[in-house]
Amino acid sequence: MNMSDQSMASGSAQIKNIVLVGRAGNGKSATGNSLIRQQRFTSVTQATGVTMTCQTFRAVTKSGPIINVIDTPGLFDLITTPAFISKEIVRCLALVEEGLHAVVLVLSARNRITQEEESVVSTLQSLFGSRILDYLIVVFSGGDELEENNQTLKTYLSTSPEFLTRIFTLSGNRKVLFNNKTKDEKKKDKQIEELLAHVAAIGRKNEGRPFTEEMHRQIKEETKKLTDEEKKAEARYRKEAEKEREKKEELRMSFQLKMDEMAMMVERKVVNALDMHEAMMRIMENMATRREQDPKPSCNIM
Ligand SMILES: Nc1nc2c(ncn2[C@@H]2O[C@H](COP(=O)(O)OP(=O)(O)OP(=O)(O)O)[C@@H](O)[C@H]2O)c(=O)[nH]1
Ligand SMILES: [Mg+2]
Repeated sequence: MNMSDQSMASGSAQIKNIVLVGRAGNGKSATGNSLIRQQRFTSVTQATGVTMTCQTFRAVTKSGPIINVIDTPGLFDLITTPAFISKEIVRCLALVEEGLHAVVLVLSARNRITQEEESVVSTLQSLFGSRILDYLIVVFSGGDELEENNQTLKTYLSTSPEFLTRIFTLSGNRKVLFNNKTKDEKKKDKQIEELLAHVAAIGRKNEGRPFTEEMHRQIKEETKKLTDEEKKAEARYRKEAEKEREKKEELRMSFQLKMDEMAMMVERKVVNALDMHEAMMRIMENMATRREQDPKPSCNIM
């Protein structure tokens, strides 16, 4: 093993970027805290979205890899606009250097799975492309409540909606139940290890390549360009402090412009996904009304 191999094995290759996504209030921040074993992400009961900006915390896991957990604002929260969410998504992706090793969709086992969860998945797919499913892990928070009712994830999911079954099939059936309230250290270890085993399986399946797609690549390129240019400007204008400041300001403005353009593109996609979701809900409502008005004739066998 040469030096670079060694540093690959013990260094950056061991950092796993794990992003938490899902509807507001499903327990993303609480799951983030369980993963890093510290109460760093704000997780509370509140009618509207709690997490408003992306946040990231790192932790060393007992089994070895360093996890870089990225918490995001809830999709489809009532008070956030697609424009706001889009800006945050773009900012979030700029935070992760070498791409995502896992995308964790957080659902809550304390509630029923609704149609809205489906639109979260379709929004993710329209934003990042279907390849995101290769990196998806579904976490169900609220394991404690299932335990209280003597239920397991299997019994809870025995009546899961068709779209969820489809997602499980497409994403390699990677799912974990999380009890974010437990004080039992063994339970805490076990759920983290289960999730890390899925992260490792994703790594093997995708030959160690983290998830980056076109938009992500562009954001990374622009961020790198900005840092490189800033460094060059610093060297060039060391003596001319004022010029340096102006140049930096110019660079920042053009970077911001590019990021805004990208946020607008993301916003268009989010709005499209929302429109599609609403249209689907209308069709379903119409079908239900029609069924009520015109029930199927009963079968009379003479
Ligand atoms: N009983 C129980 N409650 C949980 C669990 N996980 C999360 N919660 C509760 O669910 C509520 C919402 O949790 P958050 O972690 O803030 O949810 P979030 O997805 O980050 O919410 P936003 O930031 O608004 O999108 C809080 O009151 C948590 O205490 C769990 O495993 N068991
Ligand atoms: Mg949160």
